Amino acid sequence: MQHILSGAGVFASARVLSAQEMDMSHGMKGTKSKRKGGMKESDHPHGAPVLVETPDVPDLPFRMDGKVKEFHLIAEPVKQEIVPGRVVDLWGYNGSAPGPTIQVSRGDRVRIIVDNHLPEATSMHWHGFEIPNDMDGAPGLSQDPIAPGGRFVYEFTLDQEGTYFYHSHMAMQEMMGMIGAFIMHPKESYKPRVDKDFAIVLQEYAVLPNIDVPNSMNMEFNWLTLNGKSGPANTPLIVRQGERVRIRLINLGMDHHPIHLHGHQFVVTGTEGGRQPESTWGPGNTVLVGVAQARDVEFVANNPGDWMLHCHLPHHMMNQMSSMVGPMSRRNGMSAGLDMERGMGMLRQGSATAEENGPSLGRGMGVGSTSEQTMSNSPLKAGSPMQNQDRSGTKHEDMQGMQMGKPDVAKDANAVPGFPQDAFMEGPMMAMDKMVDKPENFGLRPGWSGFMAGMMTFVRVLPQEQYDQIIELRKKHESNKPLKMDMPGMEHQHE
Ligand SMILES: [Cu+2]
Repeated sequence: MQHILSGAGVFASARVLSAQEMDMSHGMKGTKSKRKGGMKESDHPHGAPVLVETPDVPDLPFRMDGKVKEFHLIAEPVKQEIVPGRVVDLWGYNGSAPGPTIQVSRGDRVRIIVDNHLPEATSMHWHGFEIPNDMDGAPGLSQDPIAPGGRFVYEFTLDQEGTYFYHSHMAMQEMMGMIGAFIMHPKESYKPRVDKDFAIVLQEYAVLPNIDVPNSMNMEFNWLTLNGKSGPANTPLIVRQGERVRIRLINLGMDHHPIHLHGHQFVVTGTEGGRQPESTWGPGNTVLVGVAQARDVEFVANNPGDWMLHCHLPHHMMNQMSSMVGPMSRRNGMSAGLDMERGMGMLRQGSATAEENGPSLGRGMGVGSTSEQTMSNSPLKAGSPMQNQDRSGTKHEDMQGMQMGKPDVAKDANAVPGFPQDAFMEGPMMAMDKMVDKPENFGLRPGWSGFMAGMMTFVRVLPQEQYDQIIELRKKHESNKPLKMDMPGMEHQHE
């Protein structure tokens, strides 16, 4: 509860600030600036940059202390619902993993108060920042780690622009979620100017059976997230047909992610080091975002429709991966040569991080087979016992949402070596349209959610009429959400 209370405090101060800044700023929520009503084109020859939107992640509010922009970050445990019903114990900032997005403008003097509400020491590193060494947040080297209950105040002037990020510089804490986007805007927008600007943080977790805490020592991962959500729980990117769009991708995990966009070619316009000269831009539709890297891509959304945006590693397009495919699932069960625990070095009792045991060194996820009992998911069919059960096998009649339609399977499917692969993992059985219903998903094809999993979201390139419809729905929906941040000299995305 602590994070909710502290978050409310920060929001309250931001709200007061927004009122004070009304004359400096150009519009509050409800009177959101539009191209005609806000800052005029003549004020900025290139136009003011638009604020970055981080779907499913809040912005970090700030208050002005004289000429200093002051932010307040709280490192703390976070309960993060990565898909409906799957709540994972992560560590993050201000109630979110990834932490809230920070946005500043080039030349800003910035103060960031970091409070440590974790049970162990942490550090805060500003990735790629050209700042004095004693502000770098390298534990041991440039400062003492921030003790549990402790605070460290960072302050620096930022003479940079681009997609940066902040993260704990303790390696295991990084694998618990401790990162957030830090956007440094140019004073005037780049040419060509973008109409929509999005940030997406790529993360991965290994959540072993019977526990909600990721095993940060694992080398393989079964939950892949974009902004703390796995498909189909992500909020899609909503753009108007013809708009120029920037997507800023940030990766902090153990894997590199080739992020692929359907239906369009893009150019890579920036890295974690800032803007790239236009002479380096070449067309592509997949960008490899390596660990500790950021990549900005830009494209003109001229092709209407719903277009997938996803990591192209096949295992990164799945949720809760386990050994439930292949021959095992089409016979009446089969024994593994070794039980999973011994085979993989996993523990026989408790969880990998239980009190009575040390951590497992198991490399594989290996979920689902033991030598003691044969294991099978066959015959799986619509209405099978899997329906409406939680992980303990308890039935929940009130657990609405999973559609559990019949998978499309040939009569002789079991005679085909390799079957099944996706038959019980994708499609009607996995569809949960209602569970992930939100304004941004309005009008999608029924059953769409059954094919979205892992590090996968989509860009909706919408003709004016459909676009307006979704923005209307979103406004109604947002009326009971916290206020959006305003920033002097910045524009909200045009609606
Ligand atoms: Cu990936």
